[in-house]
Amino acid sequence: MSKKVLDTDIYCLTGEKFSKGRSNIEVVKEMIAAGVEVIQYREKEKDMLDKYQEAKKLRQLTKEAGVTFIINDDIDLALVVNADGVHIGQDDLPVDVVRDLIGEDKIIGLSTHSPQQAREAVVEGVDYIGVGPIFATDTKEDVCAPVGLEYLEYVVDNIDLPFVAIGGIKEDNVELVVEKGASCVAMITEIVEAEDIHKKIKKIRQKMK
Ligand code: 3NM
Repeated sequence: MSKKVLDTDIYCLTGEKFSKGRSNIEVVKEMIAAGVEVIQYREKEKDMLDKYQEAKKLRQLTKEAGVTFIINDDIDLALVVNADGVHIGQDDLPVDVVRDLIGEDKIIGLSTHSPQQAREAVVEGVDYIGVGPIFATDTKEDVCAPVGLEYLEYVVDNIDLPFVAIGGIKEDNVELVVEKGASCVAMITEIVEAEDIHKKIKKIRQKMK
């Protein structure tokens, strides 16, 4: 049985280089104030000491707010800051190895880009999958071409795991994604680039209803 995860509408990720000069800390404070319930710390360009210091602060803030806090890629960082889980990609350590390191109680999320990867994720025992990129995105380097709404439909119809749709999702196309059966959507640039993050989240929520 998988843990109760992704029981929410918007899954936010950090992306400091897109955040219009605001720090990850400022941006996460705004996400929390807007009522976001899952936040992933994703930071590809800082060294580990900076990431540790930042993630430690974010863990504190998310904990106080009762927000689920997930760390991208770094299992050691997730453990030392006591995050709720880790999100890994297809080229990271195998899921069983990550599970041994992180324990049964923590969440493991896995990015998937094809029906085969989704089926494997079920067997491997991850707690949720990322489904994407739904639309074209420049935010993630080395990501595959957009899988479109077709792969999303496959997951909705065939895969019995919580999932989050990701990749190029915006206020203007989120309705399409929800119509195809996604109840949880992840966005980086649409939210972190927004002048008023609170207002943007409110508008996305209205479109998702
Ligand atoms: N993972 P934006 S797409 C982090 O398909 C990430 O697995 C993807 O950023 C995947 O909302 C992506 O700015 C980038 O397009 C999402």
